[in-house]
Amino acid sequence: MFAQRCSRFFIVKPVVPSASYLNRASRTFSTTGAKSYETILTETPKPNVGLVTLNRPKALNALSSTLIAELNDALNRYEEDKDIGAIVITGSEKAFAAGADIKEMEPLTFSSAYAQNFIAPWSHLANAVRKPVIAAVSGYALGGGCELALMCDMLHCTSSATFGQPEIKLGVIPGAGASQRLTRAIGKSRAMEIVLTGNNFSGKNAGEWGLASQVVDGGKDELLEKSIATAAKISSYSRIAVLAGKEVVNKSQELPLKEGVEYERRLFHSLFGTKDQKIGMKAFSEKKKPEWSHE
Ligand code: DAK
Repeated sequence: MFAQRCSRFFIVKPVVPSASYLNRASRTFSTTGAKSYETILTETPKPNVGLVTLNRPKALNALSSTLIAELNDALNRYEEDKDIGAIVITGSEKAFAAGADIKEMEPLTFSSAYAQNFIAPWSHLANAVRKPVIAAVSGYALGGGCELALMCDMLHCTSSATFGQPEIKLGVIPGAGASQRLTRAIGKSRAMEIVLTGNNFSGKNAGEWGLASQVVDGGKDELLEKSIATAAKISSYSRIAVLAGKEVVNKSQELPLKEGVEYERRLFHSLFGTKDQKIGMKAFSEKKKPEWSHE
């Protein structure tokens, strides 16, 4: 349904800015000069929005090493693409991602995991991507899937989505940040219960607990439309101001309040050195729409 709508209304563009057309309805990535991936799909549903769809349907989008490497590659390409202002990551109707790939992890020994620095590239999304990233979660977001959503800047979901950290049932604990990010987002008691019981929670809960900023009662199509619209709105502003906004909100997770407020003020001051501050304030005074230079 959504795919059909996409092919009619959306501008579909591959990650590589200069390459031409991708037919989203066919769910393939076969454009001349564009990058083709094994485990993800990439497209541009609106002119300034990058969309990554996790695409291992037979494994409920389990996050294999290949998938993480491809996701990081796509994110890097969107980072470098001047046209792209915000990114959405989604999965299928049934699963955003059912966790790290258990079948890939099961035979690992300490020495093999340590020697190859197994799943080290997971932190790329949280540490290296400066453009805003929205997780659009439908279905299962379990273990590393939940953690991937938590690494994004905003979380949108369907009310029926299923979140959880079931690692305790596998004899391990969360390894990609849930003990820290989930706890900061929903509080110690709830996070402790989720991590220690392995109980799941719903998208509706995620909204009520402040983990998700948008919760949609419909299915993945409705969710994705909202997430893409949010990403497009963010992309319509000055890229410099958006980067700075993301940076200061993230600082609130690391700095004490006094230092965080000081950091915000310094960055606010620095924006008076941009062309876009002049453009934005002049446009307001002249009652015009600002034409951002992104400088
Ligand atoms: N890995 C590999 N395959 C998976 C998978 C997973 N996480 N989840 C599902 N699959 C596969 C199933 O094996 C099955 O494959 P076939 O048997 O058909 O070959 C197929 O997907 C469909 O799954 P089901 O038949 O189980 O489907 P159901 O609808 O019956 O059940 C389910 C859906 C989501 C409830 C169930 O599949 C399930 O419980 N899946 C496992 C969920 C889970 O335990 N996730 C946590 C994994 S541990 C780190 C970074 C990350 C991590 C750790 C460290 N560092 C950076 C250090 C993360 C760890 C984890 O995520």
